[in-house]
Amino acid sequence: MGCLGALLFLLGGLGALAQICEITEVDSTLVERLGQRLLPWMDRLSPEQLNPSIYVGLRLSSLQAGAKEAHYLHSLKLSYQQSLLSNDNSDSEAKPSMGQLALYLLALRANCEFVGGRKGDRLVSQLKRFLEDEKGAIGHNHQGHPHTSYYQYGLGILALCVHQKWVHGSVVGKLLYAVEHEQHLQQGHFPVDTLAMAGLAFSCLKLSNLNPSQRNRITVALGRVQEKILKAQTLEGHFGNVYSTPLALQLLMASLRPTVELGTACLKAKAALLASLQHKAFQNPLMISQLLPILNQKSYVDLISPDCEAPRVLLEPATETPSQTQVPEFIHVTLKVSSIFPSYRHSVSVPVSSSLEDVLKKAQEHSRFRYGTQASLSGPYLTSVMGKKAGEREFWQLLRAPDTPLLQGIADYRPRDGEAIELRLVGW
Ligand code: B12
Repeated sequence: MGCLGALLFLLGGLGALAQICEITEVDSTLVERLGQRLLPWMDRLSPEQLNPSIYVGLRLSSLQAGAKEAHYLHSLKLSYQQSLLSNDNSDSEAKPSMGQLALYLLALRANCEFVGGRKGDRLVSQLKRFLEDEKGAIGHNHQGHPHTSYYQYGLGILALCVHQKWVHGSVVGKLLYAVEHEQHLQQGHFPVDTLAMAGLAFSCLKLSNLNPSQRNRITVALGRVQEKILKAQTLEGHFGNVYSTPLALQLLMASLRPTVELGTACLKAKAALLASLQHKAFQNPLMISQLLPILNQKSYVDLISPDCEAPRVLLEPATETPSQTQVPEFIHVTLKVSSIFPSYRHSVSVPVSSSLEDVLKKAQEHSRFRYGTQASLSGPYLTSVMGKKAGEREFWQLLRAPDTPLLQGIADYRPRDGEAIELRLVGW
């Protein structure tokens, strides 16, 4: 009987293991190759190229970049403190957004620092002010929208939470309402990324017990987020799309609600992610930075008490394989813009494996096509086409004609021969 009891206990334990979200035993060479792709980005230290997300992703991974890493954090501190704490409003365009400030605070926490002192307190106040403004923009009856997005709103709450800074219940309440009523998050693009970020913020609040009076509502909202994300799993196994899967997995890993469904869904997502890695889908440094933590069983919620002593493997720069100089082969790509009058359509010839950005440049050189971009943490963001700037809550959507939205930006997407790309002004 004693033996049977022990066996049942063991089987029960194994059963329970299958119910939590785990991404273990990923080939370490695969993970290292991902990390290596971040290294060249860590040499780019100009304010518009610094990216706190890269630092956070690396610190939550099983990898480290040695002295480069400390130097990168130092540059982040100089740049963010200077632009956020200076009273000079003349170049207000260059000031980091709410989400960027939040990511910077996550980077400090990833180095086991608590934001503090006079300067630190000012940063916390700024973030709280940003959130208050956004709360105002959403409005009493929740009819409005944040100026940035619910994604950045969640990121802001998460950043304050991991620093153990209390956020007013009414601010948290707006995010709870958005999750409870969904249409706000569902209508927009990328609901899985936004839900995952909201869920990470709720998980942190729950674990830190910072808003005890909202505890029950937070628990229910978390359950809802988990359920929605699980429902968004595609046949291949991704949650939403391949690029929302890392954040979705971060949320599911931080989940305190193990179920059989959860364990199975995560195993399926792991298989889908590994297949995407084989296809080199992860080239963008921001995407790699959201993915690396989960390959080390970590999520942003671990920044509540990060383990800065955990051993990490030192990354060596990738050895270049000398490319054979060959006469480049050319492809033809058609560029279409129908959202303006007169509409535009032109075929461009570019070398094989050119990016969409190369296509746009070529079209600009050789036709009446015009475009403008703005630097972002994900790379160059297309802001205007043929002199037409996207307005508030509008964006220039990238599509493969006739109607397939691209899953990458202009710098990363590489069109194939014969493809037609449409740039379409849409609301979001
Ligand atoms: C909100 C959001 C949007 C909003 C941005 C407007 C706004 N005011 O917030 C809208 C709906 C307009 C949008 C558009 C697009 N997005 Co978007 N977006 C996001 C989301 C959910 C959050 C971004 C954010 O706030 N980050 C935090 C702040 C602090 O960082 P930031 O760099 O300062 O933020 C700015 C940029 O991210 C920029 N932006 C938003 N999306 C994209 C995509 C690319 C490729 C670039 C270069 C910039 C960019 O807008 C943000 C606000 O100014 C992310 C999700 C994620 N997992 O990261 C996806 C995400 C970054 N977007 C993605 C994509 C594919 C796009 C589009 C290319 C879709 C399309 N087919 O047209 C377009 C961009 C086209 C263009 N004009 O260049 C992918 C990128 C995947 C990749 N391989 O890099 C993500 C990861 C979503 C996903 N799961 O697929 N997006």
